[in-house]
Amino acid sequence: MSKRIAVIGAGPSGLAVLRAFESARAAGVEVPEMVCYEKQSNWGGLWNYTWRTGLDEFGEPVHGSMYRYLWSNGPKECLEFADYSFEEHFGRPIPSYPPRAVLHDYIAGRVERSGVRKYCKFNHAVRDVEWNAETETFTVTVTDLAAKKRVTEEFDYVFVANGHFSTPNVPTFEGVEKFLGRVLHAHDFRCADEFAGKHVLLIGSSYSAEDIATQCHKYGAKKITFSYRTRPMGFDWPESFSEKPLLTKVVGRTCHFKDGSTAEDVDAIIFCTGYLNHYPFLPDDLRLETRTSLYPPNLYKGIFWEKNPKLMYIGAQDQFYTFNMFDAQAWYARDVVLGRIALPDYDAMHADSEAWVARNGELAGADQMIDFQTDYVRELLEPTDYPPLDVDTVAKLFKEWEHHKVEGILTYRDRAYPSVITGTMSPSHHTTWMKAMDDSLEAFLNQPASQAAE
Ligand code: FAD
Ligand code: NA7
Repeated sequence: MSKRIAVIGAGPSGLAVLRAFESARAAGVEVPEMVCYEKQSNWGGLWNYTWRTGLDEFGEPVHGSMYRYLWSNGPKECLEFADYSFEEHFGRPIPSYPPRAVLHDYIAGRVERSGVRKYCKFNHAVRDVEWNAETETFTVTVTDLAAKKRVTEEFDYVFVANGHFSTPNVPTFEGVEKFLGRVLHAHDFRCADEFAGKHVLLIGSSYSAEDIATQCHKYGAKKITFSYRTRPMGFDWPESFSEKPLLTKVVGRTCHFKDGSTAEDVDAIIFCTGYLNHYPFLPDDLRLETRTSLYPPNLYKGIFWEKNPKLMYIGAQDQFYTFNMFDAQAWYARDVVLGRIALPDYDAMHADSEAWVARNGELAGADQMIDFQTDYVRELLEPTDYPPLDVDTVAKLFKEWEHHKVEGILTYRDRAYPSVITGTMSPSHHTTWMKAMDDSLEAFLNQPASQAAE
């Protein structure tokens, strides 16, 4: 009987797995049967925008953490698929920082064309994965949400690709329960217009805090205060921004900070305090326990659960690289499943991952982190037939992007970079990011008639 693979989640990571196996099938290789369970009604993961927050129409936790007006926070040239360029998808070069809908269209375009939709079961939430040592198979229990039915199936391999920027990490602070304004986590942030004219306090000093704050500013927020735990971001913020150390207490609408200073008349507090790697469907002995990390422990090559490498995690690490790293992982894992790459024994796998974990612990600063993830992706790609991807050039672009952010946090998205895959230079966008209020695919791709005439 042919082998069976379960993929949990049809976001960019799960779709990379489907694409990797399908490309081997297209080349005439016999591949296992695939079933991809996706709890949402369509694919794309976080890029499949939902207005919902809290619970969805089935009473399931809403997966989406993306918001209206979200534009790529890194150059698209750093995430471009080596086997499907932006130029191939859109029929022409497009600017370097597309909004969410454009990236969703790109992700979906590749998998739509490779015909893998037939493997996806949408509105199916995975509830439980159990390993049977005797049969060496996994029993996967899933709820068909629309039919309200539980189904159980057997698989030889399981790919865990449920994402880890969906379950919010929510600390608490003295007095927050009596705050006379709105309190939310970034996971539930949807529309910056809501904060026009408001004073917004954002807790955290990473990507969500930075991006949600600049969004709120773009759509008319009166004042932005950040509260950092470790260090301020230190960008060239507009005048209406300030960075404060950690929040100590909230009294009415006044927020007090560790250095004794305060922020008055705060209208909303947004917790930009990150996310949890959360795998509620996995038993204790198969479950990755980690904080957000560039190299979570106990995963050989950042993929294989060392105690049972038939269970594989895709995209479980913190991410500079995204779509192309998921591809590198998927191609490597596929080749292990197909018997093209042999795994060493447990001790050797664990020693290898421990060395990476130790190196991760020594990293200082963004450039070293970029080099670290570049080395990781390079190592995965090397033995596979994934089309050539010049990761040194990707790393160079990531570093330029970091510097461009320092040069102008409100203008870095106006930059353009050459494609690492086709070499074509991207055009500048027709409108600068601060003035581009419409984030639709149509507005992004089509120059407004008024500007074309200028
Ligand atoms: P996800 O996209 O989270 O997809 C996981 C899928 O698994 C979802 O479809 C979910 O419904 C499904 N799922 C979860 N649990 C179950 C279950 N029990 N059963 C069945 N299905 C399940 N990356 C970039 O490259 N550029 C950006 O600009 C960028 N911006 C970001 C902005 C925000 C606000 C966030 C949160 C992330 C951003 N990212 C960005 C990073 C993002 O993590 C990746 O781009 C990518 O979406 C990760 O893909 P994934 O498939 O691993 O996870
Ligand atoms: P990150 O990058 O994991 O950052 C989380 C931030 O939250 C970081 O600044 C943390 O501070 C801070 N944090 C975490 N816990 C606390 C507590 N208890 N108190 C105060 N501050 C805290 O998550 P993001 O949401 O910014 O980014 C995730 C993804 O979304 C990313 O890929 C983006 O592309 C979009 P620290 O610096 O650790 O002290």
